[in-house]
Amino acid sequence: MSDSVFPLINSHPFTQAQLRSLTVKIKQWGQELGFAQIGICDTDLTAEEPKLQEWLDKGYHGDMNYMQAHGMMRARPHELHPGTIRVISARMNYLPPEAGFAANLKDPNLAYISRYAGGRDYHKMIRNRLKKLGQMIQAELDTMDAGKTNFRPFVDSAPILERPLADKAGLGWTGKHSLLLNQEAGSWFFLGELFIDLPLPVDIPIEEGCNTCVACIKSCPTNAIVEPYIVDGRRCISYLTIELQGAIPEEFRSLIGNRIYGCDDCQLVCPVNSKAPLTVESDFHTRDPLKQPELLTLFSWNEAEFLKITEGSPIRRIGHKRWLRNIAVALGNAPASQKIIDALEARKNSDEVDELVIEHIDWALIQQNERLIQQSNSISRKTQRVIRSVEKGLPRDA
Ligand code: B12
Ligand code: SF4
Ligand code: SF4
Repeated sequence: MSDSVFPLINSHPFTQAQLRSLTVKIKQWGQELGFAQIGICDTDLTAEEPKLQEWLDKGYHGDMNYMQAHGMMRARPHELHPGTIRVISARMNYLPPEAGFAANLKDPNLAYISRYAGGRDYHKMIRNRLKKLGQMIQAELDTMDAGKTNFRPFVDSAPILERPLADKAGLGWTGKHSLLLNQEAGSWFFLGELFIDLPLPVDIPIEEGCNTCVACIKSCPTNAIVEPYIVDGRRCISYLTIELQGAIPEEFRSLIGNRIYGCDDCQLVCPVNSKAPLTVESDFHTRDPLKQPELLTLFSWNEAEFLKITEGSPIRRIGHKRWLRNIAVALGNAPASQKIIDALEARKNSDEVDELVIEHIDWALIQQNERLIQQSNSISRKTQRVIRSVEKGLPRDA
């Protein structure tokens, strides 16, 4: 291949060999900074625009107004940060050790918290590391006397189609659950990007590997994966427990089970995740109070405790009221117990609830009381008669 020259950056041209060598270094620096993988793509997402538009037209974003606020900029990285011609896409693993998924989902008195959220918030951490990567690239250009590069890091919250970019950059394929995954890494990773104005060589996307599997679609508790690759956000437990500000629609409450913050089910049933590596970041390990936590313990936290224990964690952003809203739903789904009914009633009478929380507590109380009656109905009539006569005739010994 000839070493053609790119006229660029403050009139300092690069040869292809220089760009190739810089790319090798970028990938190595990425690993040194804790990223599991780095890929590079151009900014052309025109093929995604009609699909994004259709998703918005169907209202799948629900109350996530930010998803439509920037029009098609989400699919046009060069509009978000002018001058961008390449996206350096990075992924960072978050699966904590001893995740205890099954034990947690099996016990309806425990709260299930999505495993990406049990440790430190990833946004700032990943953005800082991407910024560092940009600075390392600049330092290298300085040694080549190659002028200034224009870069900007992003993670999650900017109007960017992160998953399609990572797909283009060869980090994985888009699974039928709409997340990115790959054979070695599974899907337990976050995505982030460094937008840049250097004409770096791009990576080749990898082929989709779901084949005939549909496990995620079949296992979604709320049938949120309405078609392969398409998630109706309004039905997803992640949306219902994290993004939604108002009341959780009743049709979903019993389906939510004990999931009080996010959901991992579509990833848990994914066969590709059987080999997924654990995170190397201790910051993503689950904090002690959030390991297999009792619903009643979490429900008893006052606002100050909630803020203290969730400091620096992604959970904090939903605030104490929506935390209580979500736990009330899970308590409504728990086995009937007088202790739960007492806790719900005590919380209802506390000064830390508003109408939203009270409405969910009332729903939970109805579920609990109905279940108590069902449970007492499961005792035979003869025994029930004995119980009644003991309660009536032997009140001291009842
Ligand atoms: C909004 C959002 C949500 C919403 C909506 C989810 C969704 N699928 O859109 C809600 C709140 C529900 C959500 C939930 C979760 N999210 Co989220 N979310 C986002 C966010 C901010 C935007 C996603 C987006 O652009 N949606 C718009 C729709 C149109 O995009 P899409 O789903 O990719 O749709 C495309 C496909 O439908 C595709 N398509 C259509 N037809 C076809 C056909 C074929 C053959 C193919 C291949 C594709 C295809 O075209 C569409 C346009 O590109 C991104 C961060 C970001 N800025 O990108 C994180 C992000 C996608 N979320 C992430 C995570 C981790 C989650 C959860 C796992 C969290 C949890 N445990 O609770 C769940 C998983 C739920 C799921 N199965 O998607 C990670 C995913 C990492 C990964 N490995 O892919 C991201 C990238 C955040 C990050 N920086 O790490 N999320
Ligand atoms: S995160 Fe849960 S609710 Fe959302 S699509 Fe996956 S399985 Fe369904
Ligand atoms: S569960 Fe099956 S269909 Fe869904 S993403 Fe994994 S491999 Fe693909």
